[in-house]
Amino acid sequence: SGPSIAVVGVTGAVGQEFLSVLSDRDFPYRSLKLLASKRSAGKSISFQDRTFTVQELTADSFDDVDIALFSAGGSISKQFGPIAADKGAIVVDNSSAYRMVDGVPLVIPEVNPEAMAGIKIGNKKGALIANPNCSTIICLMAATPLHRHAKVTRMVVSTYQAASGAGAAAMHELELQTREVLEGKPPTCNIFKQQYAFNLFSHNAPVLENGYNEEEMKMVKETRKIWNDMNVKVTATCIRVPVMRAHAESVNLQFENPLDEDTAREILKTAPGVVVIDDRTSNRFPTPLEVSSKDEVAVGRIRQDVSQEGNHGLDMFVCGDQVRKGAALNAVQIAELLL
Ligand code: 11C
Repeated sequence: SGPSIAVVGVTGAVGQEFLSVLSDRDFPYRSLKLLASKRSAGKSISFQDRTFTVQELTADSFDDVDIALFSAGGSISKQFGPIAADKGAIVVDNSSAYRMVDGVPLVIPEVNPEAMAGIKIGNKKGALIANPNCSTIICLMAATPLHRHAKVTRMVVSTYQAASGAGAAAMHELELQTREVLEGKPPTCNIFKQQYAFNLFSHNAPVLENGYNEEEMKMVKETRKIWNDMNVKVTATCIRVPVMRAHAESVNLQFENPLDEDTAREILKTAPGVVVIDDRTSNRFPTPLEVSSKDEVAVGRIRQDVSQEGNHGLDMFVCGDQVRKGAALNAVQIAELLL
């Protein structure tokens, strides 16, 4: 029993993680369709003691699908998302295609589940729900509980983003380059046009006319939509670092109301989906490795911003698994809200 599910883009890094998360959380389903491009059609995938054959994604894929989890890139979402929704499916889309479209909820279940009120399985007409960008999700998991308490007026973020954000091929390239550099060979640069191993560089998203790249502007715009606060000021600098699958972010917050660091730490300790790792004595704080393959976002380095008066500012360091909470887990949690 349960809904019928389709996973679109099942052979990608996030597609594979969808399956792990569905299994880990014992997500109930009546049927499961694994969809991918023609190239991957016919492949066998084992899932929960059964073998599934990957089917080619076509306009007919969504007959009798209740929930479609999409992670196959923006153009596939644009082409097939509305077809699936027209056939009655609720599409949870991991791409950026619909995030800023009016009327499409942009949801982090711990933050704004109310945005998807009224969307139900079994309505004749389906719906689109967007999964935010991974950097936004990881940042807002930690910033929102503090925002609720003292109202953030400005947020300055610097990211340290993992290879997984650019897909399975980028993860493979980081591994390959690391071996090549250690062996004294020239690194293979297919995904990124510069050396990644033992290096870092500005995020690979296109740079816009205002000098920000698209990844940075996603953080600005998505935060406003998720918090339903068009006045919150956000600025971001996004950097790709040679880490496999978890993003780290330095977050500086300015508040309308005072908030001291001890209160902030207590708020974060009870925040859903958040763990606090903040041990100054032994210099132990969150690391990307520690949160890899974990559900929780870790927060530490929680401290009063000395540049702001009267406890109106805080700094913190946040780490979260990009593939899991940044993508697949968040989408499956959205689907759980529909059950
Ligand atoms: C990254 N956040 O880490 C990106 C990848 O809008 O979903 C995902 C881009 C997006 O590189």
